[in-house]
Amino acid sequence: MAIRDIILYPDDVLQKECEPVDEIDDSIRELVDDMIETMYHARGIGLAAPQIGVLKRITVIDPTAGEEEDNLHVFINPEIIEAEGRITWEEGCLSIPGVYENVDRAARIKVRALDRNGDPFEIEASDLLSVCIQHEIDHLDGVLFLEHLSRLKRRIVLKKYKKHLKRIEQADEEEGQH
Ligand code: GNR
Ligand code: NI
Repeated sequence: MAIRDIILYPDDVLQKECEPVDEIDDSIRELVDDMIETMYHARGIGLAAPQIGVLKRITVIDPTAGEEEDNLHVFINPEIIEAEGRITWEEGCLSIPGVYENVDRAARIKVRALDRNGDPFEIEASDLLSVCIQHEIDHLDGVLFLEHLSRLKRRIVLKKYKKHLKRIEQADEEEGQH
């Protein structure tokens, strides 16, 4: 298992459509395990493969961020087959650090996917799990939560983010000098 680097906006790889997985073999399982380790290390509640530079339709989710047992979900080739209601949640993204904004999405969804063994399953989700699954499936389609904001809001948020990113890069460089 290995912790992989998380790719930050505005890298192109985050805005590309991912390919479905056609065979779930050991190399895919290794990728899934790296994603799980990377998500927990970053204290995120979800991670999509493009966030570590892999354009495949795979996401891992744990709405408790590892605080509680048995909340880890692996979704390969996930599809939303039912959606109803609307819910607003304050979202963040490991690829856009420091940005937290309200996003409006379906409240309850039913999802079909393959698990780590390649077996199909379905799950019904509401609240944070529903929000997170939709956020992750968006990543697999090259869509970031910024795209759900109004153009005005997005412009304001991106201005702030670019300043924040410069500070992160500067801190990284200074750390490299010591
Ligand atoms: O860690 C994360 N928190 C979060 C909070 C609200 C809605 C969605 C998320 S997902 C995010 C991790 C991430 O960037 N996944 O792609
Ligand atoms: Ni994200």
